[in-house]
Amino acid sequence: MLKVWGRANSANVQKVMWAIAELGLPHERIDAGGAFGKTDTPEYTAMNPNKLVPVLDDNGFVLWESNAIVRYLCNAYGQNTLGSNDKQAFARADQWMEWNATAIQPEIIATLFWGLIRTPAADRNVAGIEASAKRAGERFGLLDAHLKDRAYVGGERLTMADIPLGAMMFRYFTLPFSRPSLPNVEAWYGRLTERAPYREHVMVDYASLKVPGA
Ligand SMILES: N[C@@H](CCC(=O)N[C@@H](CS)C(=O)NCC(=O)O)C(=O)O
Repeated sequence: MLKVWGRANSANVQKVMWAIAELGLPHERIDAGGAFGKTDTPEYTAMNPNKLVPVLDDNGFVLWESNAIVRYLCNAYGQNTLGSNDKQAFARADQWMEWNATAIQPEIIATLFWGLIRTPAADRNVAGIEASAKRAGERFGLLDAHLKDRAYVGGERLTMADIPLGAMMFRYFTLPFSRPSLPNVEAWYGRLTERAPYREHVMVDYASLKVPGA
């Protein structure tokens, strides 16, 4: 059985849990990180010396880095579902994962989520937050054009390409900042929110992560 260490309200844990649920894999999630601690223990640092969540244990094969875990799960258990035997189709999905990692997630998590939820209002870099929201909106314009003639990022069904990007969208659409009109991205997000695994693992309330004064 797969074991995942990580708190349910972590966006990086959510990618992994959403993928596992879409793949229908038996699993156990163990709360760790944030208020749950555990990541400083010798047992945990032996698994992940970064002391971060998530960590996957697949029958003794231990892996950290959420995107690497998602790729592994799709390759090992989802070749004809989230993953693909076709190397070019897999590379195309990987392209969107990398784009998320470098162009999207730093804006949504490192600047917007941290600025608005993990920083007291008095200490907030308002100009930095506005600039980041603008950049994210502009970059999503590119995704909006891509989604014009497809239901999901990789085509007509959900694939690995949707997972890390999709995991960002709940925060993007629920944090308080201004967004441009993105009809195709909004329609895609709407499709994600109709999926039970997405609702269960990604649409997780993050109010408890708010610091006092945020
Ligand atoms: N690049 C890593 C980043 C992992 C990461 O930053 N995890 C955060 C949660 S999203 C964490 O462990 N924070 C400390 C904690 O929760 O105790 C990944 O994608 O797995």
